[in-house]
Amino acid sequence: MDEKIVLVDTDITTLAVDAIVNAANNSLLGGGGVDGAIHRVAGPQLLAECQTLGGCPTGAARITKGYNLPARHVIHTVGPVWQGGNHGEPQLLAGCYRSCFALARKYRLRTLAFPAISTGVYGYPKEEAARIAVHEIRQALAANPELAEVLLVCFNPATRAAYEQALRQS
Ligand code: AR6
Repeated sequence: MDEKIVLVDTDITTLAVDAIVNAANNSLLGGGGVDGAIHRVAGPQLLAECQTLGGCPTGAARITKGYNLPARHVIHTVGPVWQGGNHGEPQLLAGCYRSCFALARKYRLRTLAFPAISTGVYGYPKEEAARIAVHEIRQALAANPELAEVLLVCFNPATRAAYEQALRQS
């Protein structure tokens, strides 16, 4: 299944996939990092749709249209803030990926692109986050044959190194 996992060094807002994933916060009303970049490119209609959603719990996900993005949809998920690792962070981060893949199945999405959820402002150690991401992605690819490709966006070299290491482990 790993042949369906592709590492890409790019800005996620440039990707013409069925859905890009946004590392959002509980309000779903925008922020910095990848969230800010996605809202800037998608335009104000994205915020307007997000305002109808009533926020999102940590570990869950919500889907919207992509508006001015080349991606058809945005899946907004809320990763955990790293608090040392004993506050349910691994389960919550795994929940993000599972929630995104549940929406992908429901909407019959074939191509998805993920940022490294929680590893920016939220401080999750990159290696541990990459291990969880790769584990959940492998499970989803095995469970859903309609998934054609999962792109992992490496916005910096440390993120790429963490994914490469996680993919070397079976
Ligand atoms: N394309 C792809 N990846 C990006 C981009 C981009 N344009 N910009 C940043 N990244 P972060 P978090 C990477 O901080 O840690 C927001 O304010 C970045 O290098 O965006 O989940 C939200 O509103 C890192 O690898 O998200 C929340 O309040 C990864 O995306 C909070 O930040 C995630 O970094 C969420 O924090």
